[in-house]
Formats: sequence, C-alpha cells, structure tokens
Amino acid sequence: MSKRQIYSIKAREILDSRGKPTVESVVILNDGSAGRASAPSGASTGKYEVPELRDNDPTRYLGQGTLEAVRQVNKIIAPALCGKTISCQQEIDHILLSLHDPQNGRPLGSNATLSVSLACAKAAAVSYCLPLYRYLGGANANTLPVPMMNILNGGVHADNNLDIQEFMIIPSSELPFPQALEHCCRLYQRLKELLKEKGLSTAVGDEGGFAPNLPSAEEALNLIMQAIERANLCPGKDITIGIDAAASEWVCSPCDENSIGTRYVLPKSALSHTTDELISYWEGLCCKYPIRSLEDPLGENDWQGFTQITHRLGNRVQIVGDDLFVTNPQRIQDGIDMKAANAVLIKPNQIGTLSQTIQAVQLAKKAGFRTILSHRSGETEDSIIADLAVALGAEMIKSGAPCRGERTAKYNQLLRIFESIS
Ligand code: 2PG
Ligand code: MG
Repeated sequence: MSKRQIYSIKAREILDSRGKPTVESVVILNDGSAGRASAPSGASTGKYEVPELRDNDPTRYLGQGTLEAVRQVNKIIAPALCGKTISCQQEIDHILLSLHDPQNGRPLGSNATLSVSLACAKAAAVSYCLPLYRYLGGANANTLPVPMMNILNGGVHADNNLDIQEFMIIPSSELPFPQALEHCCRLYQRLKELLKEKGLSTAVGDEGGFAPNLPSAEEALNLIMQAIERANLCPGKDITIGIDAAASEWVCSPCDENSIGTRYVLPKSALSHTTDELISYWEGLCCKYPIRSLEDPLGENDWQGFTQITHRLGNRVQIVGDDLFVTNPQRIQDGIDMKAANAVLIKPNQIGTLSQTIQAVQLAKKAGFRTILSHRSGETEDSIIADLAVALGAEMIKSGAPCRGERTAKYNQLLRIFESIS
C-alpha cells in the first residue's frame, strides 16, 4: 500500500453563492493528505457545455438538488478511483470520463466529475507539501494574471434593464498584482459614489457588480469613464474596458437567406440586429471607448460572425470565445483553424475535468490565443481558479467585482500567491 494512493472519496451537497445546491468532494490519501473542491454553476450556460446533474425533484430546492451527483461520486466514482496513485491526474481524469451511471447509462454529471478531479489535485499538492499552483505549474509558474473585474452587471445576472451581461475594468498589465487590484477597488468605490449621487441603485448583481437601471450600454460606459477619472486613473492607459455580451442569450433565429448570419433580439431593450449590424455596433463602441476585450460578442453557433469580427477588430481588441469554445479542446481547435477569436475563456466546469482544462489552455497558448481563467456566476468560496491561473500561465482572470466573499476569495488567494513568489 503506497502512501500516495487514494484512500477515500466522499461528496456532499453544499450551497453556492445563489443559495442553490452544488457538489463538494473530499479526497483523502493513505498518508492522510486531503483535498476538498466544489463545482461552480453558470446562469448564461453555453449549449455545448458538459451538463451538470440536477435532481429535478420538485420537493427539494425547487428541483435544483444535487443528491444524484453526490450519489455518483460516492457510489460510482469512489469505488473506481480508490487505490489509484494521486499523481496520475491524467489517468484519474480518463477514468472519470469513461464512467457511466448504471441507472441511466449516461456519462456522469460535470458537477460530480469536476469536484473530484480538482480535489485529487489538491490532495496531491498537500501530499507533496507544495502549494497547488506550484504542484501543477512547476518552477516556472511565477506570473500572476491580470484581473478583469465585472463592476456593472446586466443580462441574466441582474434584474435591471441592461442587455450586456458584464462591463469589466482591466488594469494595466505592467503593474504588480496588488497595485492592479488597488486600482480596480478604488474605481469600484468611485463608481458607487457616482451612482449614489445620481440617485441610481448600488444594489449588486450575482457577480458583485452594481446593477442599476440605465438607458443604454453607452450610459453604462459613460459612468465607467467618469469613475475612472474620479479614481485619478487614465482611461486607455491605467484602465481599459472589457465587455461580456453573452450574446448566445440574444440569439433569436438564423437570418433569412438574403442576409448573412444570425438574427439577434436583445431581450430587455427589444433591439434587433443581424450579425453584420451587431459587428458594426461593437466596432462603433470600440472606437468610442477604450474597450480592449469583447467576450461572446456573437452567439455560440455564429462561427462566421466570430471570424468576421476577429478579422475586423482582432488586431486591437481581444475577441474572447466563452460559449463558443466551452473550454472544449475540439471546439478551440476549430476556432484556431477558422481564426474565430484570439482569446479563450477557461471554465473548468464547462468541460468537467482538470486534465481537459489543462489541454484546452495548452492548445490555445500554442496557437497564440490568450487565456482567461474564469469563475461562474454561481460560485463557492473555493479559490482554485486563482491557483490554476498561475499554474497554467493564464494572462488574465475573471472573478467578478471586488465585492461578495466568493469573488474576493480568488483575488485574496492571488495576493497570497504574489507574496510567496515575490
Ligand atoms: C460568463 C460567466 C461568468 P455564467 O458568461 O462568462 O461571468 O457567466 O457563469 O453565468 O455563465
Ligand atoms: Mg461569458
């Protein structure tokens, strides 16, 4: 019996930041080392994500319970993985992917597989007496990601009238992480001040950004510009802006045969655009404001639109595929071949295991795409994406506003990592 073999795996149902259940798994090794990890959960979920498993039992948590996923961990995963060597992450993940639920013959839920996959990596790091970012990243993992902070929320993350899901601020990549963080926090507080002065709501959305009702996206951007100046920061230099449109939520139908692409109808404002019109709209906004990053500016099936917008704006704006790629190496490869973006959002729960997440990052990096480790709108206090961002050398991290403990947990972990590598 080796000390680095898996001794036990146990899951439980816990709550995420929206008060919905999710899965937490604990992996214990023969040497007593333990790793605990949980699965986050999205709201603007991409169609091609590996599905999470929900109970659909209306008598518990309005059907959102995760006891079935807990059962999958305890009854299917644990027997298959106990006795395996913890440092063989790829083999562990390969087994996780090959398992099927005998009750329905289907692959396991991503909330079951991911929580175990991540908990295994954490247990291994403990056993080797290394911080997780060092265990996974080796000696070269010494660069911290630039935060992209979502300070104004809309779309399905807030009950206001903004169709764009996220307005983010991006500090200069020249700054050490703590200073970059300070710039973002200062700006966030200045924005709050400004909203109060204007009699606008300072209530926050799911990711901690403010969620006021505003007449238009331009008005949201104008407020951010004012807040940048109030924070004594220079727009375009100290701070640039990122947008996540989450435009898969806007897709209405494919256009008729005389027009190219997809028809988009923005659910809150009822504005309607073709692919071409939407691209021109983004181009106009990028000319008017210091926008450096555009995530999901088009829907998850609009590959041609993505190729077109990358061709038009890609030399000055980061075009990020989230729902388009769903952290899936095959879809990322398609995107590379089609030049459909120049950056990839990386969300481990979209694909379900750590090894596939690592593969997705490596593939993107090899093609010169930027990588952004990302939280989900439904999060837990697990800060693993901070360690993953450093371990995998991701250029950026997206973890919401500097508000709400499940968001700041990731930024705080990066402060700890910064201290230990400085
Ligand atoms: C996104 C994410 C995180 P959700 O679209 O990028 O901000 O949202 O987790 O709801 O998919
Ligand atoms: Mg997104």
